[in-house]
Amino acid sequence: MTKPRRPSAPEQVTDRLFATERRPEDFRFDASVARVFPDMIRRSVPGYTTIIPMIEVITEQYVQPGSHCYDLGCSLGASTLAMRHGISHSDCTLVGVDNSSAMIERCEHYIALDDNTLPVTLRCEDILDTELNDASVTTLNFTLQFVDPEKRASLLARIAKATRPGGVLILSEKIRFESEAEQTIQTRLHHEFKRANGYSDLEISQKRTAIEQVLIPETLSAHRARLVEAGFDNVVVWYQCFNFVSMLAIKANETDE
Ligand code: GEK
Repeated sequence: MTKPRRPSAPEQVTDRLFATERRPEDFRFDASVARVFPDMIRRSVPGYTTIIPMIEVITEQYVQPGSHCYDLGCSLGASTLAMRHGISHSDCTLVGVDNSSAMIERCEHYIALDDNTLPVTLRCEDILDTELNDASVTTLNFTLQFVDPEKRASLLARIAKATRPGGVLILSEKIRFESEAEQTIQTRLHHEFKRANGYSDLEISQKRTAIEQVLIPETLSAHRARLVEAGFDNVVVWYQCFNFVSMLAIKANETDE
């Protein structure tokens, strides 16, 4: 039997949010961002269009029968739908969580358009309050970077505790580098990527000022150490493009050495 496929990508409204002079107010995931989000994230995050289909592949590999799967910070559900298509067991549950009501409202629409029948529960709540248990695959696809740094360790510890042996956390993040020289090179390449995708210098610099208030990147070694401290046994970087990485944090099987 062939697997049901996702409908073609959501209609893309061009992101011009920072095209004119704006006050450098904090960036918020409100209705204006939700409206342009698919275009914004595709043109702003190097590798995003590769990472999404790979989340399906990774989910397929690690999902366990009768388990719960979580997409924390699901936005419009791109990562949720990738997980949904990777889950082959009808007795699994899939939960998408986002604390932006504008995102969740649109996400409901995209989930309804998708032709896979696995039920998806969407919750509009803070992921710090989400109850987690009996998980096989949890995804934080560019979400942890927006969580208060002091609250990140306890969230990851809760995820690790809720994860079955053999289960995983897919963690994608913008990172910073220990070396100033590398930080400069990778930042420049990221900005070139945005310029190549049609963003002007004004848009790039205004977005940078706005996002720096809310997106706090950490180094790869800080991520690795905290994931191990949280209770994961193995951390693998499976993707990197410039200053954007995706990691797989794995809980060992009880039978593993
Ligand atoms: C994708 N995963 O397309 N609780 C709940 N949601 C939160 C919280 C929080 N504490 N903090 C931020 N968010 C998606 C992309 S976007 C990434 C994720 C980006 C939500 C926020 O509302 C937003 O929708 C999402 O996390 C981050 O694969 O914009 O760079």
